[in-house]
Amino acid sequence: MKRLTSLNSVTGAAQLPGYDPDAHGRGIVHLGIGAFHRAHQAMMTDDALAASGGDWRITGVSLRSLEIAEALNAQHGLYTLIERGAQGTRARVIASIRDVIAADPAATLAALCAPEIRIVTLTVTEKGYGLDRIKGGPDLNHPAVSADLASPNAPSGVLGLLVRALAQRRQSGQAPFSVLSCDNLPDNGRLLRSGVVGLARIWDPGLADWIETEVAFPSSMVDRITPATTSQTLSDAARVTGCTDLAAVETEPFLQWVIEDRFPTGRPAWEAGGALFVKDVAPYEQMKLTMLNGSHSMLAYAGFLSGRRYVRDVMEDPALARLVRRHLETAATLLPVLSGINLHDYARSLEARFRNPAIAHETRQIAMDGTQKLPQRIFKPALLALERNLPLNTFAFATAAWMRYAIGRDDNGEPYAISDPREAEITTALRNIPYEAQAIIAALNALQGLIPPALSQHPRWSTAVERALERMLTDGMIRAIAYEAEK
Ligand code: CS2
Repeated sequence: MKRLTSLNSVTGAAQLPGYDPDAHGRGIVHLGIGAFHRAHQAMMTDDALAASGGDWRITGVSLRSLEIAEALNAQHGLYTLIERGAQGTRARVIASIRDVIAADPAATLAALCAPEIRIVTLTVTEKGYGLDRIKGGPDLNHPAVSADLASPNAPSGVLGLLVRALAQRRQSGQAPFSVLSCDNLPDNGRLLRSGVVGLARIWDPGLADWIETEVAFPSSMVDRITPATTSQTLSDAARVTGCTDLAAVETEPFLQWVIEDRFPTGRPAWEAGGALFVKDVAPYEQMKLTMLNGSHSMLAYAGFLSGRRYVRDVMEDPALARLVRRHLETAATLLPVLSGINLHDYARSLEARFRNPAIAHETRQIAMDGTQKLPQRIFKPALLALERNLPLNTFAFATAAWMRYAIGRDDNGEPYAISDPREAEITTALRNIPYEAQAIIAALNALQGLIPPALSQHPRWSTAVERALERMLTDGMIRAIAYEAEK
């Protein structure tokens, strides 16, 4: 079968872009060209190009992996996006990506400095930025930040590249680009700005002042459940395009992108793809992080440790499904009112999305990077629940499940990788301590900057976490889930 190298080679049922890609120049550099970007922002940009044109094609940057860059470049950026819903499957070929830079910091810097680039978008995951999540600013201990501090003229980390590119643009009298974070971090624009300005301040205070006044860092909330590509994705893509496509992605039909409308250097008409432009993203972000991502993390740890491979399997288990519903209901009581959104309906739609029988989303994938995810998904809302004297139930249960997961062995004694940037620290903290709830909780509570002391030291919280973890350790995860669901 021939490779997907041009739109003319497509012979299957996949829908083709409604524009001629070669007629459009680029305007965006995207850092982190993984499956999520290809299922979300790149598709919205494709819709924007079809609806309103403009020079907004994307140069993608793969910060580490060569594989996806090679696959996309061999296909001139083209790939198949497969949407799998309970009612059926749809597929389209996306043409908004022009080319991809593979793990090449010098080439990335050059792209970031190109005058036609007006927006830099990012999906580098929570751990990829190198931000101090408690105080704001750069995390000087993050490997990429410390490497960039050691060689400021040849940065390779996200913050270093952005600062260096902005410095060069300023020096050559070019307008800066706007910087749009699309990761699941609270207040992602403001947080990223604090990291970029903070690093610039170390290198050149004049530059830091310039960034503060000249560069826009709009916040955004992104949502689309996108599992990792599998061989099934690739064979389905081959069927609908008649071509070999090594960069295909699959995703759910649902899509949401809420963006703070602050783009002094212009932007694509992303509303054509359904994006919602608002003044304040925070309530949307809070809703999604607390309800979708919070229950995702809870069900990922409990599901993984009770042998449920996929999210849809979790939802088939009545006890787990009940816990998910309870978590969503409790979370909803903590959120501000958002006009036009009924949180009860939102909760029901999340359950339906989690149940999607056509999506194989692994609990293991969501369980990764817990130390980066739980603060905004679980600990922050739990603190709010404590302050308001509301039930803590599933928040404490989710935390106990993460702690159980941090041990790195399931109830059958099978080891697994906990896949967390703080894995080494966690393993050291848990080494040579008694296998009992109190000791494990004390060791994990002591991880710097993770669980807020106002939470970990509150008696209502610590009792609830301890009881839940104790049950997981003595009775096993399946019985602990059944007990919790009966409560
Ligand atoms: C998930 C998210 O892996 C995870 O941590 O909770 O990737 C989730 O699927 C997306 O945020 C959905 O928009």
